[in-house]
Amino acid sequence: MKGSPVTVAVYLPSEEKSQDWCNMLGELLPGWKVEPMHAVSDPSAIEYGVVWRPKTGDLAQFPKLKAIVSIGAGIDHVLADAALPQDVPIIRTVGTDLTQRMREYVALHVLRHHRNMPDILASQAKSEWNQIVVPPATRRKVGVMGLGNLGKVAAQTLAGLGFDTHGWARSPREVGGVTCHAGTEGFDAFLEGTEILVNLLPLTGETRGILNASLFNKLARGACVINAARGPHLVDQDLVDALASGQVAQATLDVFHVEPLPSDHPFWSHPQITVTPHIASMIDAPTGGQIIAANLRQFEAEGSVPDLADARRGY
Ligand code: NDP
Ligand code: OXD
Repeated sequence: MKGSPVTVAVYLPSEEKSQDWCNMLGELLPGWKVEPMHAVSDPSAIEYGVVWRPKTGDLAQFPKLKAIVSIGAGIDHVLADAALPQDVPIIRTVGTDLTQRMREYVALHVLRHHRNMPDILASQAKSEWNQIVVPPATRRKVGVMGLGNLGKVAAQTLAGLGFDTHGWARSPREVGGVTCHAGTEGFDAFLEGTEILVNLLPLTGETRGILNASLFNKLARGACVINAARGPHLVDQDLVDALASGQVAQATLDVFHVEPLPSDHPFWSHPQITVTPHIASMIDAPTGGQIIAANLRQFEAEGSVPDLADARRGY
């Protein structure tokens, strides 16, 4: 006799998207029962939650939960649930697709700042022939905060372009072509003289608000800051002040305290800020679905997967 199907509840903030993901995962997991979280028929049967920004208490209603899947690399949106069931493993969604997209985004925006495109475009708007000469990348110190899946590949990409590339992580790391720094003791040496800073840290108690006035003051004067990790890493007013004083010349922001960024937010029209709508490395649903289905199958068969996050560490 066939046993009861493995059951999965899916939540994304839009009901339409939840349904799309259910349909897709249902096709990729034949024989499994995949339901949108808002329409679960029997909460006591749910074994897996697949979520992006779940609401507080959503996951606590499932007593038999074996694992939670984050539809994304970050797990901060899962840990933000104050009623999150403790000790349920959290699976990250990572892969070469995500790292490739992030390295493209980082290369694009670092090169754009390096070659001073905002000023070139401002000159073009005034029909001005303004031959801005910048040093070669080899004489430009760039820093990548976080040397995990994304930060490591981003740093390697920048090193490959010839930049004097530095990286910073919690523990000592070795990345070819990159000068690595670690922990609070390595922080100041990492920042000193950095002209373009890229944030790819996870959002944790230790990293919240790390992009603040004290950090900006340690960078080279006129530095550029790229935040592609999480909005709450940045103290917004400190950035606005640093841009006004010239300590920071330009910023590219992909992530914000509130998303979507409200239409009246001053960042939209700030002349020194480039806003992108959390697309640095947004996984497309078909690719994400394949990765998640494979992880669910492996977890169901073996009780673990390589892409487990550490909830206590926060990433
Ligand atoms: P990983 O978990 O693979 O890597 C995290 C890195 O940050 C590690 O190198 C870790 O150090 C380091 N780190 C963590 N805490 C500290 C700390 N307190 N001090 C110094 N270093 C620290 O993460 P990913 O690379 O996969 O992703 C990073 C973040 O990027 C995600 O958490 C998410 O928020 C964001 N993201 C944004 C996307 C976008 O489209 N904008 C898309 C995907 C992710 P160690 O190596 O020592 O553990
Ligand atoms: C992620 C993201 O965490 O897209 O994957 O932000």
